Amino acid sequence: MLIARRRGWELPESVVTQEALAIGRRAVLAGSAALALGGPALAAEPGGAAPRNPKYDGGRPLTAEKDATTYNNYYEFSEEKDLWEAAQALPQRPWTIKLDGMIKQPRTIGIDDLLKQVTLEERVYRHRCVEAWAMTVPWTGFPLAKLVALAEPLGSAKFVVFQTDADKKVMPGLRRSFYPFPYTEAVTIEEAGNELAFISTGLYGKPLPPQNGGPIRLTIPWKYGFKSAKSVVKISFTDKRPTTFWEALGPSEYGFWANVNPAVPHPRWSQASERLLTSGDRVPTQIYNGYGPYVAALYADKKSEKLFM
Ligand SMILES: Nc1nc2c(c(=O)[nH]1)N[C@H]1C(S)=C(S)[C@@H](COP(=O)(O)O)O[C@H]1N2
Ligand SMILES: [Mo]
Repeated sequence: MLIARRRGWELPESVVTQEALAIGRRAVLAGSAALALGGPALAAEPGGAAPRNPKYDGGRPLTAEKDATTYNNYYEFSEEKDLWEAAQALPQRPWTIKLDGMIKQPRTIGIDDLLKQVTLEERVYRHRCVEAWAMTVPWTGFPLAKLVALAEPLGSAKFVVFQTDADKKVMPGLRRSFYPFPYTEAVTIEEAGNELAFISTGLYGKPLPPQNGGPIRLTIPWKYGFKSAKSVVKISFTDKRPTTFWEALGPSEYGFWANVNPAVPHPRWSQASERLLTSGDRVPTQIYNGYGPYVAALYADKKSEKLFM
């Protein structure tokens, strides 16, 4: 299942950034040309390019864009990793997100409307899949805390629940009734307020590709990748901890908290190290994926919970 793709080279960050700038510029030119001709705007959807926030630099070389965008987990499309072509069928506009549950005013918001209300930035984060592969990629987006603030949750709300689109017309994986689709993941209100919790709308300075969860996904870098629900269509606020997708599927293997910890093995494999996409290198896994200084305090009063599965 895990194929090492050794390239012997790494795309330096500067090259990625140059390319992103060039693409951004080209998109603007294409868009204005199309407008001048009265045709459809060819400009890339908004949400892709934004200034990098140097505070979050990933701490290791960037994964090649090609690897991050062609080696994916997205069970609605396939159980295999090579689903990126199939995922192109997922329409990215129009795209709406329903905000409901324990909030001041339940409503539906269009993604472009939402994008107008936030300030986009780019952050390089490490990503650790529970299967023990890992990557380091530049996400464009905005803090999840900003989205929570826009939603105006009631004081009684304790969890934020993210639901992925379930479009039978384009997602062949939905026919496998064995899985509890729609894909649902959740974090606590406190976790959602942590500065690392992020909503991504772009990757490598471009609009987030559908295979990576375009046009909008959750990105929680201190937890196993499965927490970061893709292609979000609904965000609900509740006072009851929901049963999440992987927990429903295999409660003995996957839990609610899903914090990365090399010392707690998956029942079927070790979590001590991870394989980096692009270089193929095996490196030690760090507790909270190396983000402990930011997040450990969230769990100080939860020692009796299964925090690491
Ligand atoms: N809707 C949905 N979200 C999902 C998944 C999925 O199968 N469906 N897989 C998860 C897992 S296991 C991982 S590791 C990441 C992978 O994100 P990437 O393909 O952008 O690297 O997406 C997560 N989000
Ligand atoms: Mo994963």
